[in-house]
Amino acid sequence: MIDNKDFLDSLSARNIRFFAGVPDSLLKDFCAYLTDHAEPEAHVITANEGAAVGLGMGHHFATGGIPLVYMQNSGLGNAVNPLLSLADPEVYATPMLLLVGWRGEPGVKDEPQHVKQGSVMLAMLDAMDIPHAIVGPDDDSAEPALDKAIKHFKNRSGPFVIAVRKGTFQTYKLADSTSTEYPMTREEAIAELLEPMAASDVVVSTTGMASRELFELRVKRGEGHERDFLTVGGMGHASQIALGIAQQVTDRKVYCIDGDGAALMHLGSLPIIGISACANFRHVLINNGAHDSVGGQPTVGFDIDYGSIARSSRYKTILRADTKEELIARMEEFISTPGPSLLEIRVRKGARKDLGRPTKTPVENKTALMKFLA
Ligand SMILES: Cc1ncc(C[n+]2csc(CCOP(=O)(O)OP(=O)(O)O)c2C)c(N)n1
Repeated sequence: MIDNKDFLDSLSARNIRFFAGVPDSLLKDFCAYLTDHAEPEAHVITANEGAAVGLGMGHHFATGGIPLVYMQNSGLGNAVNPLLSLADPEVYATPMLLLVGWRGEPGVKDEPQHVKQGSVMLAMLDAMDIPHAIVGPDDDSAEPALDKAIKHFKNRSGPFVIAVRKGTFQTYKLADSTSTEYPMTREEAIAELLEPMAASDVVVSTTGMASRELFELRVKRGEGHERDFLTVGGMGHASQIALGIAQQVTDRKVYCIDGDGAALMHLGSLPIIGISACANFRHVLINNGAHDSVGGQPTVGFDIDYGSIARSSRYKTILRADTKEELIARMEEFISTPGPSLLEIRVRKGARKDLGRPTKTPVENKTALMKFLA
């Protein structure tokens, strides 16, 4: 396994000293090491992966240094456009090392949303004309990959990808940099939210543990899963899926259970929701100030005011709950006042150790929901 410090030192020795990206479960140890050890001005956790490409480009223009941009392979989708239409050798020819977590690598068991992305990843890079090397748990794989990247930058200025296999980096636990003063967990908040909902209401939940918790809470409550849409991929798009449903199914309330990191990833969706004036739309933002599902690296969730953003985006009702008592007290207004409405719930990081994964496939989930909506 690769030692995080050694890898960071190897990057630094090659003049790669600026880091930007969105955390990933396969890169979580290295991301956590960066969060704790890189100078704060040399490491930015960006809103999405395309933004990290842009930030890295700006850094290169100002310093001549080569940025490291990290992401899960699902984030490649967010990065394709700036990679091809900006950083590419035929456009602004910007050298950039991309560290990409290879979820869904063929032959490695993974969730359906990762299997597809993992199977096409190398072909996708080839189609984008981005050269790549693969790094795995074998200690000796990192240096040759970095050498190959540097050699590439000398010949052709543009992006180079290092694809990172599962289990590559040594375990590193993040020193807890996010405040955990809020008493509720995300799962406790979701459990409370489900209590007063009507049987006809629809729930669209965000990527990561929130959806896994929702799935298990339905089992615990003896309810079916047909009213829930678990947005297993496409982080940041749950709110638009919910809006798309809410605009057509006006006799039911549609709740989006969002995360602070996911909302931030495509924050432009909030004004679109506000302007839609969709009265049956309810946006629940569970804010733990972190990318909790992939290692707990901080977001800016506790540094900004989502309520103000929603207000200026023309949401009709803005509420916030920091405790279970406040949540119970806010629910009536949240449910009964016409939307679009935002309820921000502040929670602490963490999930149950024995949290499982949905036992229904994505297609089964979609089919049951469509039947429920019809
Ligand atoms: C485009 C994309 N980038 C990154 C990921 C990896 N990922 C999955 S869940 C998650 C964190 C989500 O954070 P947040 O929305 O705050 O919810 P939390 O996990 O804290 O409950 C990330 C980064 C992904 N699935 N898709």
